[in-house]
Amino acid sequence: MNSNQKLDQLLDSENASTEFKSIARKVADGHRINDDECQYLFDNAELAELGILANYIREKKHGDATYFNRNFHVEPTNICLYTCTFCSYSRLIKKREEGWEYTMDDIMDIIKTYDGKPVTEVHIVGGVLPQYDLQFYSDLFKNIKKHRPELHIKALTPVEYHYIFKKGKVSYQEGMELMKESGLDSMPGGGAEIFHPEIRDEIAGGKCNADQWLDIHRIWHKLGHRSNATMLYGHIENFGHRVHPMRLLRELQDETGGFQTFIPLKFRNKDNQMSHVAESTIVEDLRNYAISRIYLDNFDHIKAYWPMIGRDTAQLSLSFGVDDIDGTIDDTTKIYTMAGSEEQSPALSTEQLVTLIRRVNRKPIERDTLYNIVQDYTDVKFESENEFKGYLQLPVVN
Ligand code: V47
Ligand code: SF4
Repeated sequence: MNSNQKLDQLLDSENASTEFKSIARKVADGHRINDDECQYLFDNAELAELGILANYIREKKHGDATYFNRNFHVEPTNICLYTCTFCSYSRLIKKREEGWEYTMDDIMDIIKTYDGKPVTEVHIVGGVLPQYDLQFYSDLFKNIKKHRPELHIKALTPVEYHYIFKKGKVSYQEGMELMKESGLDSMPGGGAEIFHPEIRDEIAGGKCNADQWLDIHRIWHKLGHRSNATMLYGHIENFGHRVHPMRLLRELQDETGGFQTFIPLKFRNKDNQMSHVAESTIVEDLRNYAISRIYLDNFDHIKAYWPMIGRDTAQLSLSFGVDDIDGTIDDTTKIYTMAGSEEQSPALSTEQLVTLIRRVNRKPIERDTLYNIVQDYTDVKFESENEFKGYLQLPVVN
């Protein structure tokens, strides 16, 4: 049975609630759901129903295509002026000796270790410190472009930009123009956390607020460029606090069309100030992906960031609205390993990523950061494929 037939069956079913069926009917008719309906889904909808609806949208937009890219991360420092309570990664300035602070040369040495490797993107993000200022990042982007012009620079979030622009006494507009001239290609989705001040002030007090985060993305989009958006969920927020940022993101996307992908980030509780807060269950993670897919009708892509969620859940998420599982990360990100993610050494080769996508009956497609197709792996077979153990293997059902 295909995804249309499954949705038709659900719409005819006596078991689904009237409210759910009316939401599903709206989606089937190509209409967007409103905030109350989104809240209803969070409060009441069952995983299986959400899966059918989200998968219908996913397959309508992308069929079986599942995207990944070849990238690596550079984290200039893990020392930070801010003290977000969910952050396992940052070391306060007081504990500077426990952290790292890379110089320009250190960072360029890391970049050069990827010379000759077929990566298309470097993702740069880290703590906020005074020496990493406007001049530093402008020089860094220029140096990277001088060394490897075709490498896409996806770097920094409004948390860093707000700080360095204020310190450098430039407006957001001037700052983002300068970043572009220096070589910035796109912005990752971090720093969004939860926008509502009831939660944001509690977990991420002091750093840029929701309006500032959205303004910086708006300006970047209006300059003609793309970015991503994240939401850190599964801690002290309630479902209403999840609907709220998704509404603001959907509105900004209506205005600019500049977002490429939405990335729900599951809160991980190891070694941070919120270690007492239990983590969300896998069922809740899958519900959250599905509801994001259903609500954010104007976002092309929903991404499961596998180093954080784990390979199995990333595979499962492909049936719950997700069409992208990020990249081949060569043990270069510490944000999640330090927070207790499934993946203690997050590296997957292209062969491994292709295999785990194929084993849940989807089509692996390597993309660049802007979703141009680099290679369709549908018919590419690797000799090593049978050696990969421990991934989910779904039966092929017609
Ligand atoms: O903003 C920090 C999150 C984000 C924890 O745009 C945590 O392609 C869970 O934004 N538990 C940074 N989450 C990572 C990020 C990202 C990742 C992958 C792809 C893209 C993209 C963006 O990580 C932070 C914060 O929300 N984070 N600590 C934690 N304990
Ligand atoms: Fe600093 Fe980012 Fe960690 Fe907050 S989440 S403490 S801004 S590194």
